[in-house]
Amino acid sequence: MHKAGFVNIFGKPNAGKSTLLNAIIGEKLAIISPKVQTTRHRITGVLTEPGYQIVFSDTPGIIDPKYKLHEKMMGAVKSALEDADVALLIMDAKDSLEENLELFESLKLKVPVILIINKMDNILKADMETLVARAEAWGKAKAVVPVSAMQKKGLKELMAAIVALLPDANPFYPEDTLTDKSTRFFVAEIIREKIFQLFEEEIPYHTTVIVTQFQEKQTLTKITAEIIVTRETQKAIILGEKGKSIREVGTLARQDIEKFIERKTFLELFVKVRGKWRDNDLYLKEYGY
Ligand code: GDP
Ligand code: MG
Ligand code: K
Repeated sequence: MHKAGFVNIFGKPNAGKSTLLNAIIGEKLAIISPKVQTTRHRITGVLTEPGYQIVFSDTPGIIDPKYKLHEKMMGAVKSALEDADVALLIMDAKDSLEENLELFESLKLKVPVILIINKMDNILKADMETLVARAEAWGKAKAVVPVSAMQKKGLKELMAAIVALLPDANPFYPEDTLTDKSTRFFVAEIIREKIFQLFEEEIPYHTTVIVTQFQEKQTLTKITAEIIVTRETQKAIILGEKGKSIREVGTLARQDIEKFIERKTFLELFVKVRGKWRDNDLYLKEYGY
């Protein structure tokens, strides 16, 4: 009998949700950065193997809603909660087990749960064994699995635990499907990732990216994107002196985009100021939130 189901990944910011999804799917689907709130959307990755198909969702880190943007982010978490067959609750091995369990309890999950203790590369084996035993004592997880998403360790054990909990069902997607998001979406995410990497403080949190043109030409793909910020001062910082900073964003983004779409790319970036895009429903809709 074939198994198929929806598996959603939850956890505090920086627990390693996106890294885990990428490690499982084997493509750079969800952007990764050491800053929190990098992931704003629900990202789906589809894994098709002989005998089963899993539709994974990565979710934004769990936070208190401060802006409408944050409310939408928590909405994404809730909607993921409601349609999962299995929930993967992931925590950083160095983080407090009690705090994480409290958080996971507050989700009031009705679906089977696997507790993943990530970043096992960061702690001693003996400490991990103690931690796993304490986590098992919680009693609410069908399995407790230590992994290193970064080093791709423990993934076989994790997959076995997930497959054991999947319902019998036919595949939902054709077997070559990787994701339900468009290439444009990923291109925008790659550009946003570079902004997270290159700029300090509040800049990344005031920024969104929208791809306005995506044209497949004979020898290359021509992409135009707008970087949307909330203030002129932010625009000036992103542009940099004589456009130095925006050129750096463009170069780094283009390299990753070329790897992702496997085509030579011409990337053109514009910076626009849109006062309160994070609190404006129309803008949020236009930018895909
Ligand atoms: P998310 O916010 O939960 O999606 O977390 P990310 O996947 O963006 O990862 C946050 C940070 O933790 C990044 O700097 C990752 O490189 C790092 N990270 C993720 N998994 C591991 C791991 O297994 N070991 C170590 N040492 N770092 C990890
Ligand atoms: Mg993430
Ligand atoms: K992150």
